[in-house]
Amino acid sequence: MLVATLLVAAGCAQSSGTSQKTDPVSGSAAVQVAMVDSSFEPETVTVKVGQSVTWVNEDSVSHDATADDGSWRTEISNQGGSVTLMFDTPGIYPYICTLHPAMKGTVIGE
Ligand SMILES: [Cu+2]
Repeated sequence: MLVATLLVAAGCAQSSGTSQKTDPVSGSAAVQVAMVDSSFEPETVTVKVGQSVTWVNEDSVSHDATADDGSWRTEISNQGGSVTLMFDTPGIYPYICTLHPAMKGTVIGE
């Protein structure tokens, strides 16, 4: 089961102040996924355990990212905003935007 830590990024991918334990890959930049033209770009990303994904909304409408199995979800990201989730369990996580269910992506944690 995935335990995702929800972080709301304010234009900064650094994880200072939110880590609860020493993290072997802290300092690794978050993997960025653009929300653009009602799609996730790139559609599939791979992160190491402890690494984060930051979704950057470059679209004109709001989006989120929600795991197909409901195990995690981001807050809704408005135009120009971003949302970040840290992945601490290996696995393959297909996800959608709940506002636009045709938007699909996959996070691979390894
Ligand atoms: Cu959407």
